[in-house]
Amino acid sequence: MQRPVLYHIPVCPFSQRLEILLELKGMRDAVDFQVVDITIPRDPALLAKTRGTTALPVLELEDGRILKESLVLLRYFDERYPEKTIARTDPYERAVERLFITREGAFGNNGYRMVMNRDRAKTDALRDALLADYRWLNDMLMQHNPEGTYLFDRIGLAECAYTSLMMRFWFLDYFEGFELPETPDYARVARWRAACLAHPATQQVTPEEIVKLYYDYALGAGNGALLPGRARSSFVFDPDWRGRPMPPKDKYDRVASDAELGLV
Ligand code: GAZ
Repeated sequence: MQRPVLYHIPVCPFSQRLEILLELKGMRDAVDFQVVDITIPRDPALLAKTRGTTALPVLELEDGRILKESLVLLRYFDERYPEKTIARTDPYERAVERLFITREGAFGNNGYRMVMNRDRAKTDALRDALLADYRWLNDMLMQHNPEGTYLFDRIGLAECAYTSLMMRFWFLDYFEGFELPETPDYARVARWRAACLAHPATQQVTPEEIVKLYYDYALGAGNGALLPGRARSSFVFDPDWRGRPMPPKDKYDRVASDAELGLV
């Protein structure tokens, strides 16, 4: 094996983090990205390598050693290819960067809870929880770089961790009309979010792709599982998402058919 192999799901936010980091480093080709189809049973050889866990991404080094967890892999790649370092180098700045990243899990979960919700009575509370996370990010950005765009003077590790999650929440724009309020307590995070979404190194996915592929996920069928009445998952690679129609917006009331989603 000439290069480390990253087993991944192309549309997964945890793998996109790594693509963004490698893109920023100019090292995208240092890693062999191998796609795993989550709509079919997992290859036993890969399961043996991961010691039974199914979550991706998983990195296999040239000598067969295995590493997991996207945030761990982010720092591994940054340290292994040190010609251009993305993480901060000053100890205080590294601490701030780590502090900022500590909330990515809660942020991801709050966003996904809202993506997956199909109970209208819960929508407002879920929106409030996600907005509280955005206010925390706003306050951190105001504390550490009030006049700037990113957490520091350029896009960095913090932005790698959050951008792919914010892109999955395009789903909320489409289905819930979710927008950051245009008030001062969101102004700084709105500027940061817009820059993260527009940066040339973060363009691996589009809103159209996210909305089409994540449709089933949002209706409760995670990881390639099938919804009632359906024979195909919205996560299938064939037919390609580009040729499929946009899904219907009434995700609370019913499950769209294979035909309606352009899956047959
Ligand atoms: N902590 C791991 C990491 O690497 O950071 C998480 C990896 C992970 O969850 N990967 C998912 C996976 O491989 C794909 S991406 N699943 C296949 C399997 O068989 O386990 C995100 C969420 C969430 C649920 C799903 C996802 C998602 O919260 O996009 O929150 C951000 C999965 C309920």
